[in-house]
Parts: sequence; structure tokens; C-alpha cells
Amino acid sequence: MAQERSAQELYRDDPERADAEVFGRRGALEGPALQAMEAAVGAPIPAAASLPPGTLPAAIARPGAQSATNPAALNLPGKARLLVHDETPLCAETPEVLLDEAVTSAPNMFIRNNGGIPPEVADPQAWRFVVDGEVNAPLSLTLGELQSRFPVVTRQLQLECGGNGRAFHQPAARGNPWGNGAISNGAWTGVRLRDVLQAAGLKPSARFTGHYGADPHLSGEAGKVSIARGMRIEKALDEDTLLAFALNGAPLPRLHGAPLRLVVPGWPGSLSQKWLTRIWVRDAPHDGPGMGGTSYRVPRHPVIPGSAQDGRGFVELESMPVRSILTSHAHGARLAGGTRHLDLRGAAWAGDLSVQAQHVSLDFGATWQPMTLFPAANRHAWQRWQGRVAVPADGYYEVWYRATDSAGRMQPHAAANWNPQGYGANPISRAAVFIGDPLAATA
Ligand SMILES: Nc1nc2c(c(=O)[nH]1)N[C@H]1C(S)=C(S)[C@@H](COP(=O)(O)O)O[C@H]1N2
Ligand SMILES: [Mo]
Repeated sequence: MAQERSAQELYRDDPERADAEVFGRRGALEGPALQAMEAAVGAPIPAAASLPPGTLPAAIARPGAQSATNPAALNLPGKARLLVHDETPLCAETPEVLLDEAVTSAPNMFIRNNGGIPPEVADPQAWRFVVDGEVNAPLSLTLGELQSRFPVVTRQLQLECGGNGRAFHQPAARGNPWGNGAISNGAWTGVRLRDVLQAAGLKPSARFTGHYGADPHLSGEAGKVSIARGMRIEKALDEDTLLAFALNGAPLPRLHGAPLRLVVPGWPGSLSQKWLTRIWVRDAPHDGPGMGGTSYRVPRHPVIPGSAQDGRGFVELESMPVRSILTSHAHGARLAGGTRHLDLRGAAWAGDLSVQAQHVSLDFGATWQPMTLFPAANRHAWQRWQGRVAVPADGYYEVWYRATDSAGRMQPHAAANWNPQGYGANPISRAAVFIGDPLAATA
């Protein structure tokens, strides 16, 4: 391998030749090729023998939260330094290490807006929302009435953007390039949508919902809707679908939908309408902005990545796919020389399903070690995991982490089922970890 060219350049120009040069005919990194790769990452690679051909180390390949190419950190009162993907509308992702709490605190919650942010409401109790459409008796209720008429429940619920993981799609898909951090697991307090729909009385024709909120459209046009999505009535009747007015024991923060929002756990976050004003019960699938075409829809059969698609042959994205995060160590973390084990922690979830196993690999996937996986606080909450893994020597490691859902589906090695708006990407994640002073180690 030509020493003067970085591994990165080599792979960019001709990946096949790069593989042949870097890994050799036997498919293993050794000799000068290994030295060049170690120089590129800046540390010895103890598990190099099991680095699969074609796998560029994550320290080089994955931009990740810690690299200089990252979006700027959010600077907003009441919020942590999230990674800003967009300012208008405001969209910001939570670095995985900030999701180390069992219950996500409000400052650490990711933010996803499609429109503006409505002004603070002077009297939240007087906030009014309506249920109409295919019901026997349309309702118009204030938040105060909602709280006094229906049982109030508190549940830990995952709220995950439908586009979480989009950045892993190749070629790049349209939209905010979320890594794994468009997820939260707050303790939400509210009433069940089911109870309210039953009070209104569902007609036999009640098969879908449509959701409306008070956020202004970015165009400034009065009455124009930013986003109005809807779901099958079965999900609306799930006991975990809430009309929430409190988060972690405090009133809802304005950014997260005060005074009232939907929380539809396990399905695309876009269903969890903030600043909720109306639920329209319908006899046909809702057709508001964010419905139809390629919006929150994925191919039934895989399409050619990057090809033009209009959504024909696509199906609704409903229950989100299995995913895990590593919250104990940041991608690119540097630990003291002589460290001989890692205490790893994280979370995993799988939409409407649960997670049956969490594994990590420290040798590029050659061997996998089961982690201790804790039960969810309740259905639709994420599950925490932890475990100790041994590290044989100083050098460059990657923590590969992957969850398996209760139906036996595992996070895949690469994002699958490409689609223009980049939904459903849940590949195995890789965090680079350096042990020891990399300069001393390569000297
Ligand atoms: N009214 C309204 N509700 C909304 C949105 C929006 O733009 N307007 N964005 C949705 C999307 S796409 C997501 S992922 C979640 C994010 O919720 P959060 O900002 O509280 O984390 O809110 C959803 N609810
Ligand atoms: Mo979203």
C-alpha cells in the first residue's frame, strides 16, 4: 500500500483496489498495510486480525458527535448542548452520552419542529382542544376539564423521530441527518386518548385519526398547517397513547408541546402532535401535510438506493425498528493507558415490541458478548443495558453494539431498505475508543 496516501483517499478513489491493497489476498490486515492503518487511526489496533475486509475503522469513517464536522451545539435556556441540525425550524439531536439517564430529563430531550414555536400560553388550564369527525358526540374540552374528567396516568414512553438513524443511509437521504439521538424516554403524565375517544363515542366508520397543533407555518401564512399526521384507530386506542400535559413531574416545556400534546410511543414521533388543538376521527387515512407519497412511508420491496421514487408500492412506517445506543462512552473517547476493562451502558428499544438481547463486540464483530438487559419500566419504555468487557492491551478499539427485538430481528450490519426520506435505518453502531496515549503507542 502506498504509504503517502491515506486510507481514506484510497477508499474514496477505488474501494475495491483499496481493499485488495489494504487487506491483501488473505483478507487480513498485516505488515505495512496494518502499520498504515494504525498510523491512520493513530493507535495500534489489537483486534486488527478480525477487521472484516472493506471495513474502514469508525474513527475515520464515522463523522459522529465528536468530530469537527459536526453541527454546532445548541445554546438555549433550559436545554442541554444538543447538536443542531437546523435552526428554522429548530431541530436538534441528543448526543448518545446525554441519554445515560434512565428517564430522559427535559433539557436532554431532542427537538424536532416542522414549523414555528407557538407563544407561551398564559392560562394552560383554559387550553382547548376538540375531537370531531366520525364520533357520536364531538367534544370540545379545556385542559382543566380533561384532567378532572378522565383518569390521569404516568408512563415512561419512548418518543423517536421517524427519521432517527437517517445519516446511516447511503446514498444520503433527504432530511435532517439524525444519528441515533432522535430518541427520548420521558415520564409522561396525561390521560389516555382511548378514554377520550370512548367518551366521544366512536362510530363504526371511525378507522383513522388526523392530528392538528397550534404551531405556525414557516411561511407565516395564517391557517397554513406545518404538519398534520394521523394513524390507524388501533394505535389511538392503545393504552399507552396519551394526551400528555406533564413531563417528569413538571408542566410540559413549551418547546415540547405545552400545554397539551399527543405521545404515541413506538411509532414515528411525528404522530406525537405538540400544541395539540384537534383530533379529527376519520373513515379514511388522513391526508394532511406529512401523509402520503414518500412521507413516513417505506418500500414494501427494496428499491435501488438513490433511485427516483414517488411512494407507489410504499407502506406506512408504523412500529419503529429495533435500535440501541451506547451512553457510557462517546465515539472517539480516550481512556488512560493500562485500562483493562470497559464498563459499558446504554439503552435499547424496538417500537411496539420489546428487546430480548443486547450484544457488544470489541473485535469488529468476530465475537459478541451478551450484556445484562433490564426490563422496561412499562410497555413502550426503553430498556437499559450494561456489562463489563475485558480489553487485552492499549490501542484502538471499536465498541460495536446491537440489539435484538422480541421477534428475533437484529440490527443489521448496514442500513437496509433505502428510501428517499431515509426512514428505518438501524444498523449496528460503532463507537471508537482509544486506550492509552496514541502518540506514545505508535512511537
Ligand atoms: N405541532 C407539531 N407537533 C409535532 C411536530 C411539529 O412540527 N409540530 N414535530 C413532530 C416530530 S417530527 C417529532 S419527531 C416530535 C418531536 O418531539 P419533541 O420536539 O418534543 O422531541 O414532535 C412531533 N410533533
Ligand atoms: Mo420526527
